[in-house]
Amino acid sequence: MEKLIVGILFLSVLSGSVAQTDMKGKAFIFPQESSTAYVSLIPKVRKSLQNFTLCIKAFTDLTRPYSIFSYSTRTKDNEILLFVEKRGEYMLYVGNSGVSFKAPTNLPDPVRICVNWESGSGIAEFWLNGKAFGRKGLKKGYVVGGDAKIILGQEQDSFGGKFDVKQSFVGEIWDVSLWNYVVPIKEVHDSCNNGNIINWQALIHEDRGYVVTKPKLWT
Ligand SMILES: *[C@@H]1O[C@H](CO)[C@@H](O)[C@H](O)[C@H]1NC(C)=O
Ligand SMILES: [Ca+2]
Repeated sequence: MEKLIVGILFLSVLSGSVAQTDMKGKAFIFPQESSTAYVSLIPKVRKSLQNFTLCIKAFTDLTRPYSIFSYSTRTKDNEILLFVEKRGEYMLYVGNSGVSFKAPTNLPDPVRICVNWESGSGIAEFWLNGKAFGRKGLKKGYVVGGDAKIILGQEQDSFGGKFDVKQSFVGEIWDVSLWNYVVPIKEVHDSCNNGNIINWQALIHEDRGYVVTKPKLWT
């Protein structure tokens, strides 16, 4: 595994585009609607996932549908997808199947979203701003593929591509973390920046198009 990380970092030196950054205290800004701006997150390990926990903070004033976190594999574009269908209605996809969670939000407040899912029961749990909004079941017994393209800012309809400008994200995203196990969400709370698959404090990422990194405005 270390070889892989070293390999990635070596490639980054060559290409100058992939970087490992301590993003603590910083946010990605997606300042304009586009189908070209995105951040590709490179996982620390490429392992299939029987369980996961995803935490992410975001600010937007969009009222149309948009993608928050898009994790695709070669066979499933919505392998893991966190998507807002409309204001207050969040969709979580695992292996191309989706469940919805109704969680009221006051636009344009920033949100802190945490979800976890376990294969054994298929149960997904959804939290918004430190409050639970229920559990639903999907893809019991499924295993999420590990060879993934993970994209912020756009929604993938193919492996690493086929973006739809009308599902793009406009706003700010920070404190993104992914763990390959179920973290009790009460424990994650404010420290959602140290996942073992995606770690905000040692983030390996490639920014494309109009994406700006700035100190975060909210905690
Ligand atoms: C996934 O979680 C279940 C308990 O919910 C556990 O028994 C299993 O070992 C976990 N799988 C992995 C690969 O960690
Ligand atoms: Ca898709």
